[in-house]
Amino acid sequence: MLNGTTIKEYAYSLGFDIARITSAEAFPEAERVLQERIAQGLLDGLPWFTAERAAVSCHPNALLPEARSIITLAMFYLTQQPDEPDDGVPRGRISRYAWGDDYHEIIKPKLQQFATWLRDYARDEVPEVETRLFVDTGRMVDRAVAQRAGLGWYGKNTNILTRGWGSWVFLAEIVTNLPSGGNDGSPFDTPSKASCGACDICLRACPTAALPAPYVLDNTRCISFLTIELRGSIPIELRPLMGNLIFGCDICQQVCPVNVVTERRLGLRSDGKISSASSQPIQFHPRREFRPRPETGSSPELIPLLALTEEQFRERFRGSPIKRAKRRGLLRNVCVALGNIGDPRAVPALIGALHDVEALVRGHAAWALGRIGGEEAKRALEEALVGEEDEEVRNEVRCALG
Ligand code: B12
Ligand code: SF4
Ligand code: SF4
Repeated sequence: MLNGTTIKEYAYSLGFDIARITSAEAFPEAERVLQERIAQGLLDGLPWFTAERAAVSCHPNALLPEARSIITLAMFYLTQQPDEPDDGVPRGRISRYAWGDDYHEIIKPKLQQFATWLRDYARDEVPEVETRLFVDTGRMVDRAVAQRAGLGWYGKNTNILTRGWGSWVFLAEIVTNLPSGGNDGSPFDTPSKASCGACDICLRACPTAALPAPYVLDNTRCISFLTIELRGSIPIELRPLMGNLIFGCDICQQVCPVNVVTERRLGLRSDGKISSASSQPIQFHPRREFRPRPETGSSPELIPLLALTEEQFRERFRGSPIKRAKRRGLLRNVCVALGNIGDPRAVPALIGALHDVEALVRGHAAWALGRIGGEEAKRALEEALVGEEDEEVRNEVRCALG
């Protein structure tokens, strides 16, 4: 049995904020829930989220045949939100995890370094140390592992809540053949007893009713899915509910009392001001990597984004999670946000977007012009109908004119 404390100390030295260790046994309850959600269509829209994949992801031995333990890790990404400039121009909102650098690119090298260290550390006990590394994209149920290891507990919004950082953490794991245990003496760490109790604030706060019941998320209605993962058109009935969110959504986390208390304790508040709570905030050093990038920040101006070329998009979002939406996805989201804000100053830029190379952008620009209304928008829509050949866009234009 290797010393869990030493392994955790190494995790902290690498910059992880929470480390726990659990066994590599299967996750039968998670598997049951995943299969049920897939069958109910609640994960529709994610073509890779298949029943087969769910089965594998709940069996660490299917990922590493000799697996004996899982080191589960969390890294917080809380930073101070910059004050929004008081210039009155239409702005979008980006979810907190995407303000800074792409966490996959930050965490993956640390996991690799961890694996190298483990091989060296355990050489005498296990000559052939094997590891599989996971952060988000891998076939591993990140949250189920974190829950069993007591790294945190499930919130009703389905996010893992932690002591110290609320749900503002990224999760990662190392599946290994090491027989490593929890703290000295105990075989493995145990689940937390914390729970949401009677609270249901997040369920009521979700603007699209994507949380139909506690611990149940309907992917097809979640703004995070609609703005990041969805490749096609955003369902027309959901667009007005998306406000100015252009990449991800934090609403069910922002309203969570566990997060509110966390931010107060750290001297942060969701509006970016230092808390005036009577208790003295503790010393808090946000990670540089997750601070808002100067070129985009947390609430970028929307109109200039519509003018981005493919090349400018790639340049501006290199190393940022936002690149995942691709130019066409981001501009689609910008159109929806501008339509919801309803500021007529966006009309010329949206008319420009009516002639974008991407049909997806043209269609959503039409929707936005229809929402803003006015003579100029109407004329541009009528003109667009003459030259437009894409049937889906033509429908959007007709709808907007109607
Ligand atoms: C697919 C996916 C999405 C999808 C679907 C999200 C979802 N809730 O399923 C979409 C695109 C919508 C999404 C959005 C977001 N995601 Co995401 N996503 C994933 C991914 C790849 C798989 C998640 C999954 O398996 N979903 C399937 C469902 C069924 O699983 P589940 O909700 O965990 O199911 C459990 C609970 O329901 C629970 N449960 C069920 N019934 C009951 C009853 C009781 C009483 C209890 C206690 C528990 C319980 O048990 C189930 C099985 O373990 C993971 C990474 C990974 N590889 O795991 C990241 C991950 C979950 N995402 C993450 C993040 C940060 C986000 C966003 C915050 C991003 C953003 N700001 O927009 C949002 C949050 C939305 C939300 N409210 O969950 C983090 C979450 C970190 C955390 N603290 O929990 C993860 C872990 C990535 C990472 N490695 O850091 N995501
Ligand atoms: S991320 Fe937003 S849309 Fe998704 S469940 Fe939470 S509040 Fe609802
Ligand atoms: S808002 Fe309430 S119910 Fe939702 S996750 Fe937080 S504590 Fe749980």
